[in-house]
Amino acid sequence: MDPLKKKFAEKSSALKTRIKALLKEKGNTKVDEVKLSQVFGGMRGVKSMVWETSQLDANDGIRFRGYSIPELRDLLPKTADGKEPLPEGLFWLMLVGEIPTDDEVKWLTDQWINRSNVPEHTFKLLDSFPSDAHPMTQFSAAIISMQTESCFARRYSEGINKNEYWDATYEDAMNLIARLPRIAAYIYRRTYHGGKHIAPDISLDWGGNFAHMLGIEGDDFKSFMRLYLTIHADHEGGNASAHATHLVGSTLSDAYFSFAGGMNALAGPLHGLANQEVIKWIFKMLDTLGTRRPSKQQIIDYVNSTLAAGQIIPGYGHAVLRQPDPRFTEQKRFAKENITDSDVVNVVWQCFEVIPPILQGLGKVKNPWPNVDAHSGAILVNYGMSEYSFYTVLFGVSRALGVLSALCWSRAMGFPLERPKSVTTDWIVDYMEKQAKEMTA
Ligand code: HAX
Repeated sequence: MDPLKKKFAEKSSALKTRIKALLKEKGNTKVDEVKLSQVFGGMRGVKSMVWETSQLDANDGIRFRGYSIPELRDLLPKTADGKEPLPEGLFWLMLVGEIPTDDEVKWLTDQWINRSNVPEHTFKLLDSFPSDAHPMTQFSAAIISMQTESCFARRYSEGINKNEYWDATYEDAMNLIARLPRIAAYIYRRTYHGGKHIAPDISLDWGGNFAHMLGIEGDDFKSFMRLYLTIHADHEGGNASAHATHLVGSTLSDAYFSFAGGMNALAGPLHGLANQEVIKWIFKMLDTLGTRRPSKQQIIDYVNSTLAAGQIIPGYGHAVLRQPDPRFTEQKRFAKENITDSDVVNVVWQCFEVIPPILQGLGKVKNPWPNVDAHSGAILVNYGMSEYSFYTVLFGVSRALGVLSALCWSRAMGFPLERPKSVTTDWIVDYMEKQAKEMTA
């Protein structure tokens, strides 16, 4: 058994025993109550699933196994000359709850290189798409096409013991993560660079090699990719891409089906597609205003015109956060340290000053602050990647780390098929009438 799998087996077996005892002793304890506004309101805040890899606090933001993003930047292994954490290290941390050593991360990098072979039929499928097919359409289809390789599906059909579900899921997760940079880079190069593909450089780490295959050279871009792939990886379990992956996985669909489900959720403009919408909105604003360096007042007027047209301001607001997203702040830190005088980055910073008070003034937006998607596009544009329709694929490659490590945990814990109860509006009205009668009786 490989060292990571062995660690996972030990840790997950211990947690399974702990959960069993907890449920036996305190299974009837209430941890939440559901209000009618939550039933109609997208289940905001309802505590109804377990997710070990990360936890989100409305004010502090995301913590991966208890560590904030700045802490991870200090603690996770880096390349010899790099300042940003290696995403391999975060995967290790999320999977087994320990900060890995440099050697452990090197082992994981090598594993993913060894497992990165993409089946030929996936490339053929991608080549059959029109070049203007949205990159997320291509990405989702490519993931599903690789389901033919699923270890879980094969072993299930052969008759796998329930206690080994996690083992087959681990194999699928590792193989899938290893292949994603190759697939994403293939989509990018065929869609925007005439199909001139770039062979992997197996001397590089997972994120560095991805940057190389995208065709954007330079150490700064590689550094940014490592940071990007780290900070987008997980955002607890309730967000749409994580929850969709979890839901599909709960039916014992394998990791390929589950992750494709998550990516289809990520492709929505209220979720991961917001990163493309932000830069599209900024480009449109600059075109409309006829300048690359708008004044604050010009931005304020443009924001108000967007809202007056009944549209949302992409990159602002959040279902859980009530402060600027630490992932936004981290990208701002990176841009300040590495980028000098980029018009688009400057516009993002001006937006950060002017948009929150406007959204606050609407009186209904619960979080007027920028989220992760408000910043990433401007940095990518700075490095020459202005094809914004591709941005959500980058997010998806990173998100695999969180949702697939969490899927391993779900299978190891033996979590059951997810199946909440739905009701009709008539049922709710009847229920409330009965409650009112009982109160007055
Ligand atoms: N611009 C304009 N209006 C906004 C807004 C924004 N950025 N954010 C929220 N609102 C509006 C909502 O549309 C809603 O209006 P109605 O009552 O008229 O329907 C009202 O304010 C209350 O919404 P909320 O409770 O504050 O926010 P939700 O929890 O319902 O939604 C969203 C959270 C992120 C979907 C929302 O803030 C939004 O649409 N933001 C813009 C899109 C975006 O950036 N999405 C990415 C989020 C982060 C992420 O998942 N990244 O992948």
